[in-house]
Amino acid sequence: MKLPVTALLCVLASLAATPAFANNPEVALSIREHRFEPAEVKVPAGQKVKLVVTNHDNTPEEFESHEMNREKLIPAGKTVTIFIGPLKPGRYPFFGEFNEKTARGVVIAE
Ligand SMILES: [Cu+2]
Repeated sequence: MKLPVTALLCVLASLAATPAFANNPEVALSIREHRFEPAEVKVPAGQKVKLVVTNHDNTPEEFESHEMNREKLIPAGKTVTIFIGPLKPGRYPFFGEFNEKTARGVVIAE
């Protein structure tokens, strides 16, 4: 079956329009009782990564990392997306600003 040129162009255009971040690695992170789970997150270096953070507590938390230059409020019971990277290989600490003593973690890019 020969596709008309216009149809072919439409297909190509829609492929080209597919958001580039559609196939970024995704990592799920939870906050429970003012702690991050898992506290250690391994991600591929050199790629943008989608962190999906769910706050299971009934109080808000703020995801913060100076090394990754990220700061985002996570309301109680909500899920937010935070894009990080591309990161060079290394360790990138993060913490919960509202519970700094317990809400601590690290992203390891390798
Ligand atoms: Cu802050």
